[in-house]
Amino acid sequence: MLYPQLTSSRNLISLSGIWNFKADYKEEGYVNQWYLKGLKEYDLMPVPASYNDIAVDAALRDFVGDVWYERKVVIPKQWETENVMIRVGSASHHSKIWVNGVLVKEYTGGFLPFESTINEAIQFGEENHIVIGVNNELTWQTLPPGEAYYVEDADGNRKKKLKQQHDFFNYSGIHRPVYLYTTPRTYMEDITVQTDYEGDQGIISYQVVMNQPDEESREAVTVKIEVYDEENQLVGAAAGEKGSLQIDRVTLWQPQNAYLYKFVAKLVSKEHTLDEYSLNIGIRKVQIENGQFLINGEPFYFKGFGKHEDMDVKGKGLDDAMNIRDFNLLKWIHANSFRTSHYPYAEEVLDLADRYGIVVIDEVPAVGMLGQAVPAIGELDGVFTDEKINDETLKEHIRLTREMIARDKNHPSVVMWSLANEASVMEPRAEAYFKELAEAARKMDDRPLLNVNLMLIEPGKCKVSKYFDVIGLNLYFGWYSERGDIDAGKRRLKQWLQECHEAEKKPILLSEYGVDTIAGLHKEPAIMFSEEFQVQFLKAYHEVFDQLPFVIGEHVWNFADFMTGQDLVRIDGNKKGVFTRQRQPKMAAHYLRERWGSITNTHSK
Ligand code: BDP
Repeated sequence: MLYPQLTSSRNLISLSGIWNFKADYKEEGYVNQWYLKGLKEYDLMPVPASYNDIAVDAALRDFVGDVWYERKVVIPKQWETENVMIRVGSASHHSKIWVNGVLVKEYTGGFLPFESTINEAIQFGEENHIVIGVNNELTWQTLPPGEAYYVEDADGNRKKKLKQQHDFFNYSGIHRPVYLYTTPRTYMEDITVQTDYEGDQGIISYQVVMNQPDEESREAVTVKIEVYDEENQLVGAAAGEKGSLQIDRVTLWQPQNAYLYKFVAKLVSKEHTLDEYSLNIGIRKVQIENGQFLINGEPFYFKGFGKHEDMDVKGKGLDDAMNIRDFNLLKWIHANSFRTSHYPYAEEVLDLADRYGIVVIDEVPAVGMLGQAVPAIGELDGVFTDEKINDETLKEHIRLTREMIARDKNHPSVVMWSLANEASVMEPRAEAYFKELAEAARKMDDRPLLNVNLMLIEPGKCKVSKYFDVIGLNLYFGWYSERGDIDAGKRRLKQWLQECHEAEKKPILLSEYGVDTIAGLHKEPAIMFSEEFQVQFLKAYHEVFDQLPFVIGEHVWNFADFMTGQDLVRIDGNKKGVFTRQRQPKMAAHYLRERWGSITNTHSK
């Protein structure tokens, strides 16, 4: 799905701003047809933003159920001849859009965009009534999985709660921008670009998909492609719906040294441009060879973080200021990569990664496929059962993987797809599940695949690693086990990594390791939760990684402190950030800056 764009053939209006809002505490919205009749006695709510921390109200912060957003908008008369679309960047987790009372779209999934044509429902040149209903419940058939249930409050009123296994707050609402945009009646629905190079010649293969035009209009149009370099010089051209072109003296997109070409696609009829769309593309190649992860033929060592889309007040709402701050910090600390733990991030974030030269591992929201809430300790209950993670869940998993790949395939920054974080992969039934999932993903795109395991999956016990290219390990020895004893944790770590590599013979990425650290708490000698402990823990882990050539990268958990559900082990959220939630450095940030500044992207050991 192409991101909305203002071009010579397309219009664009942002509906970000302040909407009317009402949480449906009494479950009366559907009965009273709020989608048709509108909201009475509403609050004001910004879009995009999570609603949870906006109000000063515990009931709204923890609300589980339907909330309603409403806005009126005049649609220009001049748009009458065009195809008019409404598009939501993401809303958590189940949404419906009504325009003038007509249901135009229903969508499940909290972290990917959805859109619909609305021509049949709108009045051109007049005010139109838009209502978006968002429900934040989860089931065993959604990603992430969860379970909503009812409790009674002191007055005997029923209210819903949510049981979840994943370790981040269930921020809810419209999290990414809402747009109205137009395309011509015959338009480009999708563009796929793949890149390669030989010597100093870049190779771009592309495919343009038009919306289903009839034979006649299809024959009447030609696709024309032009590629421009960063100086805006035309460096390549092609024609046809599908094809390839060469770029002489190519400048590659390199980690921490981005170079973007502009790929312009046009639908042309009798010398007249019907539709136009452009993409920023980077020319680069990703391979796995001899146990190494290669970007442009060079072994790449991942230095960076697992992150979250999370901040004060706005929760998971897109915020350009915070995002640029994050990329500035990534650059400052000499990180070269991050994982979009634990869901696909906003497209706007991937655009920044393309521009800053930050390598991305893109993750589907398959987190919490476990019989226990994080931190999971001891025996795990089975979840790959008929009632819990079943064929329906697999269908959703494949659908969301397809949608993520369709959305993000053209980003040069994205080098690998992560298909799950900490699933219960030692269960026999997980094997067939992940086999089917990985095979489906390989048909969609040729980037390598990652599966991320938790530390309760002992070396050799994972039933699914064989279907993946890289093994991600989330290890917390010296924290969740060997608590406070970094030396013992370090010994266990080394043994674990060696055994795991022996069993799987695949490259290993340390996709998570870290400790909760209260900013400003100093202890000498170091004890758990102090800034000194975080530094010593990271140092000890790095001493081990540096001895093991099959470790292809280190992603510290987490980039910044983030909000979680309330729990004994979560003091105002998860404090494993190297930066605070307000994006200021803890001591560990200075230590990492020194380490990552002194090892290259290749880090040959
Ligand atoms: C891992 C999870 C991550 C948690 C982290 C932790 O992948 O989401 O936040 O551990 O416990 O289990 O901090």
